[in-house]
Parts: sequence; structure tokens; C-alpha cells
Amino acid sequence: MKESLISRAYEVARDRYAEIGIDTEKVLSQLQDFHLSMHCWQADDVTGFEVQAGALSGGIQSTGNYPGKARNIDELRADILKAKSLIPGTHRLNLHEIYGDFKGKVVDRDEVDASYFQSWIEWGKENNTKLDFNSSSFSHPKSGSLSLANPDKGIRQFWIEHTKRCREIANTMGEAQGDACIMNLWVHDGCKDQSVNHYLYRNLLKQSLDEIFEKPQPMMKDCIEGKVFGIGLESFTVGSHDFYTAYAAQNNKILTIDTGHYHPTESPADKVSAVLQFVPELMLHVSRPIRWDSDHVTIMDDPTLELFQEIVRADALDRVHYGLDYFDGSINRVGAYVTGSRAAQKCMVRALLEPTKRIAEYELAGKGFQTLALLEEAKALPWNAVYDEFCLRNNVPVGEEFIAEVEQYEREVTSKR
Ligand code: RNT
Ligand code: ZN
Repeated sequence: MKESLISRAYEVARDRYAEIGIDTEKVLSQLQDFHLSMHCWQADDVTGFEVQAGALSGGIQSTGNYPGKARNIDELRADILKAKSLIPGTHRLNLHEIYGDFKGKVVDRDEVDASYFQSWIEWGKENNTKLDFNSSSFSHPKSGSLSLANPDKGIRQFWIEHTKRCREIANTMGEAQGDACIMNLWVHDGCKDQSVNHYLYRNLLKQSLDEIFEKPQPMMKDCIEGKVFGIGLESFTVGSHDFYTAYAAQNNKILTIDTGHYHPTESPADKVSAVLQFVPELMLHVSRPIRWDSDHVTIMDDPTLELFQEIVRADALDRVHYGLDYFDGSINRVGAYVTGSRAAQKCMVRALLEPTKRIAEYELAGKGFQTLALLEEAKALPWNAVYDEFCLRNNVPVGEEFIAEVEQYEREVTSKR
């Protein structure tokens, strides 16, 4: 794409935004500070590298059989680097425990330690990529329907041990990168059918969490993620939203909002201003639910845009961590990374370019028509020219140009797998 064309469009956009009091240069620098935490699990349909790996379980599912998925750590790293080269800005990588560098050794979940992540730490340093982390309670013979809430003490202890070890690993990552590693804790625990021991299960989960979080780990931060239901666990979820919101508020933990985890008409965006009154920070899992928590590739849709708008309007940019969480196996997986990441950035640039101050003043002055009118006009301002300029300045393809690059990578690399 002609650079002069992009620059000219940007200059016009800059002047247009200046007229409503928005400094596009400031927005560009805010966007440079907006780091996504890219989920490693889009590259291989949440398979990971355990030698003893079984089928994906825990009520989640990646559908589709598109050829070329990453089969080992080298392929996964290559795919992620390719994706990163097509996404402007600097981003983090969100690893699950099952993506350790196990080097052909059977390492059970209660035996894992930071040594299996040393090569990731080095990779992160070499590639200017900070790491985040997740404990993994699914796809394991002891996963069943209950892990941290299992009434069987042995199984419960197994997962407590796993999660404690994961916090140690996250802390080691945080120390190595000089920046706290964000560790998400999500467990699938629930019941497929009618059950009566709800109080017991939730009480056990609470006790397990208390034990897990007992030891301070200064270079990592804990976040906890609830959901409505999992596949095969439709009737009851131990870690519901009420459970984790209350736990996070009482224990000063980060709450994870996965945009696929709510009832179809519930607004994840509306949670932001509510829970940030009580919890220190938020972790996002930006996804796209279609009818259920289907983990489709993020797009620039209204729910995602509204979520980022709520964060910007709450002046909470620094209190949010921006993870992605989708796993579509039906399309080119590198293309899925790039499309979803760029969509999230586009939502953020639109949110940052909103003339929020002026709209807020209208609203506080009781000027209802003016509030509505400016919100409507803001939608059609030339935000895309600002995003294109951001791509240009970051030396990544502008607009649809990245499609050809993904196709080339497919021809030369992923199609040969
Ligand atoms: C599952 C949760 C969880 C997972 C990942 C793989 O419903 O969203 O975050 O998607 O940990
Ligand atoms: Zn999630």
C-alpha cells in the first residue's frame, strides 16, 4: 500500500479529530502502550506438549480440522512469531502449563516446575515478549468433573499442588522479565446433571483457593475466571461469576472477564465499572461467543467495542490486562491470531478516539440530545486512518495486506506439516 496515501489520510484524520478536541498523536502513543496477551493455545487447538497428552476435556472444545496446526514447540513458536510480525505494537504471550518444554519426558501436573519453562523465558527475552501464565486443570485423567472442588481429598490435593507450582512458575517468569506475570486460574468444575451438594463444592473450592493463595508470590498476580457452564457440565458450575466476583473482592484478586462466559444477552462491558469499585484489576479474555461460549475469533463487534469503551471511559486503562481467548480450528490459525488481535486493537483505537470528555459534559449538564448526537457522530469519524498510521509506524502490513503474508506462510510452512 502506498505510504503517502496512508499518511495523507492520517493527516486529514488528525485535523478532523483535533476539531473535536482529540489528539491523535496521544492516542497513537496510548496504543503503543496497549499490550495484548496473546494466548498460545490458538496455534494448536489447546493441545499443548505433554508427552502423555489426551483429548481436550474440561468442557471446552475447539472445532474444525484446518490443516497446518502446530505440532510441537518449535512450530508453535514460529507461528506465534509470524503472527506477531503482522500485529503492530509489542505483545505478551499467555502460556498454559501444558505448553511446557517437557523435552519428551512425562511430567505430571503435580511435578511441574520452572525448569520446564526456562526455554520459554529465554525465548521471551530474545523476542521482546513478556509472559503470562495459566494453570491447566483440563485434559488429564484426574480432571473428571471436579478438580479443586473434588470431595476426594487426594484428587483435590493433586490440583492444589499443581496450582501452587504454577504460581511458583509464574513468579519465576515475573522475576526474569522484571514485570509481574499474570496467572489465570480457571477450573472447569461442575455437574452435568441435577446435583445437591452445591454448598459443599463451593466451600471446597474456596478452601482450595485459600490454600493455593497462601504463599505470597511478589512477581506474579493472580486472576480468577468464572463462567456459566461447560460442555458436559451444563447444570452447575462451581466457579460461577458470583463465586469468583465475591472471592476476588474479599481477597483482593484480579477478576477475569471472559467475554464468552456470560448469558447471551448479558453485557460483559457493563461489569467493568461495577467490579472495578471492588477488585484491584481486571484480566480480559477477549473472545466471541456465537450462541454459546464457542470461542470464535475476536472481531470488531459491538460487545468488544463497548468493553474497551467502558475501560477508557472509566479511566482504567492501567487496571486491565488484555488477554485473548479463542481457539478456532476451522480456519488458518495464524490468520486467526492476526485477525483477532488487530480487531481488538481497532476496538481500542476507537475507544481512545471517542470525544468522551465532551460527551460526559453534555450528559452531566442534562443535555440528552447532544449526548446522543455526539455519540452517534463519533462512530463515523475516521478512526481507521489512525489505525492504518499505527500499522505503518510499526512496520507491519497496513489493512488487508497481511492476508497475502499469511497465505505465503501457509504455502511455505504450515501446509507442509
Ligand atoms: C474456558 C476458559 C479458559 C480457557 C483457557 C484455555 O472456558 O475460558 O480461559 O479457554 O484457559
Ligand atoms: Zn477464558
